[in-house]
Amino acid sequence: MFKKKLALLCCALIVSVGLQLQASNNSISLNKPIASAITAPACVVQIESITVSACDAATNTYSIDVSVTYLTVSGNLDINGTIFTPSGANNEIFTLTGLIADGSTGNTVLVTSVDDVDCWAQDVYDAPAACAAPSIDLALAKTVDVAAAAIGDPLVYTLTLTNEGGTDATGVVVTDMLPAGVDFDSTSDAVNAVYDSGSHTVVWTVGGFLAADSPLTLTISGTVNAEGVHYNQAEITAMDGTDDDSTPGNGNILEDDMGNACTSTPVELCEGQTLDLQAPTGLANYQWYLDGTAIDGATTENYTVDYAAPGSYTFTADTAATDGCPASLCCPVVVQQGVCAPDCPAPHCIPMTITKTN
Ligand SMILES: [Ca+2]
Ligand SMILES: [Ca+2]
Repeated sequence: MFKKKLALLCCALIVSVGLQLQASNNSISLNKPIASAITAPACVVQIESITVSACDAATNTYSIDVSVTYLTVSGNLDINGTIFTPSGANNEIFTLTGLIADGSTGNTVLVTSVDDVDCWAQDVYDAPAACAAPSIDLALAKTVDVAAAAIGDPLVYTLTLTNEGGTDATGVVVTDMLPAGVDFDSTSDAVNAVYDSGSHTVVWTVGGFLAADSPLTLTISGTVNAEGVHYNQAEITAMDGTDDDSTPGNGNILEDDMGNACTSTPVELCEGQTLDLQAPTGLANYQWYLDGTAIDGATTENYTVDYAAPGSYTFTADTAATDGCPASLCCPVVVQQGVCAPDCPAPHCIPMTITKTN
């Protein structure tokens, strides 16, 4: 691909005019009869041609070969900020790479002698059109309206889907994996966000999501049905094309296409009972806490809570195997002492004596 629209050259020490203005088709070049027009120590820089490569689809970039004629140029040549060292051949091709293909026209190439800024030339060319698929960057966030709830309490999850990449997206699907301890009640979009009782998930079929769209939200209402910590994860599980920094449906909690929220429901222990806590394996530097205070010796992924020590239990660890960032339990395990009746079967049938007296 080659297109040359206008070429200019400058030489401060040219003393003989002898200029020729040539025009053909859409090209106009201003050339000097170099050999006869210069007196020593002349310095001439002239762009003979600019050859533009095709767009590289892998990087959406292209390169240009700039054919430069120079005479008695000392030192280096600066071409659009990149420094080249001429070999002394008086005509060479210098290549600029990594240029972004955007279809822009009239892009300037300026060649200047580093040691004699009065020796320069410039020309223009048109860049190839963009060839790589535009990038998409969707992100998902999730919140819950209550951090603590009792069994039977309602709660509302809010999912927020954002198009951060400035590119239209299509075929977008979000899947919300409801926790076992929360019953599904309803969604704010009964048509496109459908509950599947078999998988206990809500599948939100978003479809097209334009770059110009405001963030989309969906609320899911449920009811707490069990003790413990109820983690709710939602992830973008399908989309057309490729996301810049996340992969749909891969379950990676470090990516921006997954949102998390949690709610604590107190766990009641009866006298003599214990509660075994298990943090995810594969992390480093575990530390368990009771009401925010580190528990001596509680530095493995397991910890057992005794009835006699109620309170809020959390842990911290390092995700050294992944991104090396700290991790923690977002919602505490809240342990309470319960007033527990013996675990009795149906009432015993006990015989008695009946005696009538006169
Ligand atoms: Ca993303
Ligand atoms: Ca993902």
